[in-house]
Amino acid sequence: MNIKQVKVFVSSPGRNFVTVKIITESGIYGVGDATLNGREMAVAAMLEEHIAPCLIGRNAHDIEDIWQYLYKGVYWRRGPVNMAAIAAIDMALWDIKGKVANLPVYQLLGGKSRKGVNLYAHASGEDVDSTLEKAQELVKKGFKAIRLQSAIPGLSVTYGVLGDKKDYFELQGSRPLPPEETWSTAKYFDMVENLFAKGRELLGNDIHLLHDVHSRLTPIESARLGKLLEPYNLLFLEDASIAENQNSYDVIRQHTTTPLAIGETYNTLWDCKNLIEEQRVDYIRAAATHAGGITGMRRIGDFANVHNVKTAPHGAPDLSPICFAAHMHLNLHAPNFGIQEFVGFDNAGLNTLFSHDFTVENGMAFIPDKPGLGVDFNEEAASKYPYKRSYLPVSRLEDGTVWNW
Ligand code: CS2
Ligand code: MG
Repeated sequence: MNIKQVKVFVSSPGRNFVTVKIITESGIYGVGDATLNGREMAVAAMLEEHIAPCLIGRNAHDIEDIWQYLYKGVYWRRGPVNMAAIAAIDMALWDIKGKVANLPVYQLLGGKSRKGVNLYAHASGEDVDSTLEKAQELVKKGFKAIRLQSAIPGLSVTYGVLGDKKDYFELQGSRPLPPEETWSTAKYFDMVENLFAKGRELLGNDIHLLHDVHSRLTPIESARLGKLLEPYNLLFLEDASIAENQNSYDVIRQHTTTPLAIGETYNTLWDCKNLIEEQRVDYIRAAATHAGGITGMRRIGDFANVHNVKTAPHGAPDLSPICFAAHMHLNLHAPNFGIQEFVGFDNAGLNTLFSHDFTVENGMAFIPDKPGLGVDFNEEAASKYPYKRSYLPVSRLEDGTVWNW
């Protein structure tokens, strides 16, 4: 089962995706997602120039050895570019192993721990009322857990709230340079309590509510927010503060029982080892694409399980259906799976590139029992959507200081 070719694609059906295809001498191939939002070409170069030549002729079955070879063997460990590249290789190799075994990847991990995967959907709006209208529509569709985000009155653009802009590139304007947003903690606090007070009243107690702060608060401000939102019983508060200093989460913990979630930018277990070990968070939100693939996620998930931390993988639109499939297999298996973020795949262009058959019913996702990951990538369709440079926004305080997000 030797590797014959490693192909790398950067395509843009509405937003950029980096996709890897590993082809073996037998003709069996696997696919992986290496998308790193705003830094796509760096990962593509890492794969094409530095990684692909080392893989030709290796046995595709040696997933762990290849992972260690690419992680330990190169001297430069970790880092988002490196780990996204390793992740895509790892996913593609699990896909191949599943196809050879004629089993879905979750079977190779140890089988199912549950019948389906609980999802949380996004309700985002230009104001509190339109956010809550969207939340009610999601409830009608059967979702049991909803993330509420609203634009902040008095601030120009709020990240994650697309408004009337339907396309990611529309939001960025005609100039392919990072858009800029403004942040004010004071204005945010005025909006957020109102959002959850009204949201809980309108949606009742049977719907789980979640919220993403995008790391805009300091630890003590996060502590205040956690306390403020306690009456509304959130499933979790995500990315309340940056945790480069992992001890800083103690400040939040000391003050509030609101459950905390973090991890969508993490690359390895080392980024969250103390957060998990000290039980400073309740959910770890790493993604297969950014944390070393299925192999990397399994390590984080198992370590989290020992410390009563659940998994809640990242599921933003910049993660391709290949990453979502990887999460489905991990989530079906992991004893400590919590919830999966889900924004849907209703972009027609994207669905011509990636064929998948995820189904969603009553707020739960299911996959059919296909060998491997169960997702395919159409090279020809991808060639119709060439790469377009784009950036994530930059956040500034009202006085112009560059801020966290
Ligand atoms: C967000 C993402 O889904 C989330 O929770 O934080 O939209 C995130 O900002 C993007 O994936 C960044 O690439
Ligand atoms: Mg987030």
